[in-house]
Amino acid sequence: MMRCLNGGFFISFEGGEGSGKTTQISQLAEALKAEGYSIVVTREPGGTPEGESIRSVLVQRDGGDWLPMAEVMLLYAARLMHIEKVIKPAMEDGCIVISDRFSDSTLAYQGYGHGLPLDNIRAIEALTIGAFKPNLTFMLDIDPKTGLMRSHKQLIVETGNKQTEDRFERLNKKFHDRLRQGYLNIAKSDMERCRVINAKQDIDALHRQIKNSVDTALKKQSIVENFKTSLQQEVRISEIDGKR
Ligand code: ATM
Repeated sequence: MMRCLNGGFFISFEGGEGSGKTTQISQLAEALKAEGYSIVVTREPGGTPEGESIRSVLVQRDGGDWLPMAEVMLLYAARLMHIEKVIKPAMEDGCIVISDRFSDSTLAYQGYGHGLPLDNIRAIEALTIGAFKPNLTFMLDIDPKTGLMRSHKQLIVETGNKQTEDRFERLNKKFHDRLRQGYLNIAKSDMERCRVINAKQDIDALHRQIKNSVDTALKKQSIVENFKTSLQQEVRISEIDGKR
């Protein structure tokens, strides 16, 4: 049975190095697909051809050395394209969209991490994407030491020893402490949307916790949708009665 959600549903995953976002996103996507939902998995920076070229400028750092505020503007240019070309159309089709990172990453990395004033980032956000937010955000929380060790091990497996040393040495523990605290502050200020999850649990336990939370949110959404539909029906019936 195909399930279609009226207005769609948008979930984002956030977290620092080694928090296990990618594994959790693919497990959640598979579980929801098995239940008949249409799923779109995407990521930031990226998600569109335009956004992917901005990703290679910023993440692979092969496009020059951008000032932090210029970086924020590029991130929001990519995000606007992502919302208009991918996220909103998929939601209009009734899909569940799952994004590996979204706006909270900019506040956490460029704001809390690199020290740009949070209000300046919020002003750029308001100008470009307005109040658009995910319905639900998972913040996979892990102490930076464990997270960095995990991602170091993963990089050794993926690329062999040599290349990993550079990247690992670049990672600065204080930066990651600020990043973690930033995510926790964002979550505290928007508890309706954000769920902080202990990412040190084993993969399956983490998946179960995330899936339960998504099930609860989807149930709430469909109760609201059904309520809206029945209200609309009642209004239509009373309009018809009024005309008689
Ligand atoms: P992933 O490795 O999770 O795909 O993230 C790519 C990088 O982009 C990540 N950096 N590291 N290390 C976080 C960074 N990033 C930002 O700095 N700001 C943003 O707004 C986004 C979406 C990502």
